[in-house]
Amino acid sequence: MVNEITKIIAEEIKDSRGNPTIKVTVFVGDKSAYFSVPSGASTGSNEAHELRDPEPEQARHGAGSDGKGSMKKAIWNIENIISPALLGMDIFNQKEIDRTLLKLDGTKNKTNLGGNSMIGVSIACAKAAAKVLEIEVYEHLRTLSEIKPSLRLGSGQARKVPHLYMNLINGGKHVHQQGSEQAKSALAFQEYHIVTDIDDAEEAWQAGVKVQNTLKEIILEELGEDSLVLGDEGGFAPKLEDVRKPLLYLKEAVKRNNLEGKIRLALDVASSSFYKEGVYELAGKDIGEKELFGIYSGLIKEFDLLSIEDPFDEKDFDSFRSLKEEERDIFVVGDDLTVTNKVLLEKAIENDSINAMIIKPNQIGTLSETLETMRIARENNIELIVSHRSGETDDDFIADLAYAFSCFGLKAGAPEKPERKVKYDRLIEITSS
Ligand code: 2PG
Ligand code: MG
Repeated sequence: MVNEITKIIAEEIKDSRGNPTIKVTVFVGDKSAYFSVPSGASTGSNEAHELRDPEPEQARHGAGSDGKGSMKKAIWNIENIISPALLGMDIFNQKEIDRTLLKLDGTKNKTNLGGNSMIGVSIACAKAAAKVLEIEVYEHLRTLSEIKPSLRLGSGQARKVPHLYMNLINGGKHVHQQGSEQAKSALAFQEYHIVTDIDDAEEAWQAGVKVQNTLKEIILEELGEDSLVLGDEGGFAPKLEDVRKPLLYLKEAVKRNNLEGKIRLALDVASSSFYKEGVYELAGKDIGEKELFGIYSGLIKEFDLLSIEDPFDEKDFDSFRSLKEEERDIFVVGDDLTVTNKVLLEKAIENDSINAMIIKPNQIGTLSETLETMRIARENNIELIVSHRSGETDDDFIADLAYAFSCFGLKAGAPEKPERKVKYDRLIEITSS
């Protein structure tokens, strides 16, 4: 069996927002696999650096531009720095591959090579290794790390199908990216999720489709056609400031489908995106964390929320802890707070800030570091929710990652938006075979 890396190529493609990103293909003899790198909008300030070429002056001010430059330098780095160093290396030695990437880069935040170049190569290698072995990607991932599975509540057994976190209503930074006046909303909270508690992945996905269809009717009745515009992740972007109303609509949509008991509601507030100089700007008012805390307590009680992601600014580890201490039945989830980074995770553990966290491989830049963060989190009983980015590609790797280690959740956006649906489809494929 050939097990040496024989070729690496990179090309520029467009992500779901139409912005440039990279697709990396790794060859081992006549076998190959690729990874297409996603890109966030509400990025945590400690994420691995996303390397982009500066945008030409004209494009920067042009219609529809959101300041996301091309990938020439990132591709150059892969072809001229990374590839020569990795050619001939053992495709099965993921740790050594990632160590080499880290050494070549030599910076804390991957500013030299770019976290996007590095994660592209790193995951494409893991997928290529699975190809060579003729096994599924999730099976190969299990050989790379031992990560404690998430247990089904009450049964002591590993959870087979992750809870699907489907984002059906979008606010915050995910509705300003399309350059369209219409898609603008003043809703500060970024994501309103339904979360399925259904063992069959296909049935869970279908439940999401039903709720979204009913939600469409409700939004049309309540807010009119203007609010049927979609945000980046395929959820509705209603013209609405009131952060409570979307939960009311979702609750009603769940009820009309008789899915109470099988679906819970959850939020990704992404609060750093409306936090400035000590205050949160919510519905045209500046409020402090105490007031925001009070809003959460009310919503948790009224809607029996399952989890709240990034409830406070990414530097405010203490407020995360207070919420976790006060609201014992919910998951307080770190995303911008922890950015899949083991150092920040350790800080969150020390401060007792979270009991769940988001995992996004491109936040940290290599697969080995991602797996190490996941391992540490589970050793400390922190649940894992593997997540897409708001700018996505047709890649379905995150479904394998979530399934491989029986993670608590897979968060991949609205059920029917194509670049999101491929992730759910992959989970359905894995779990029904
Ligand atoms: C988030 C993600 C995905 P982005 O905040 O969790 O929904 O958004 O990719 O823009 O960071
Ligand atoms: Mg988030």
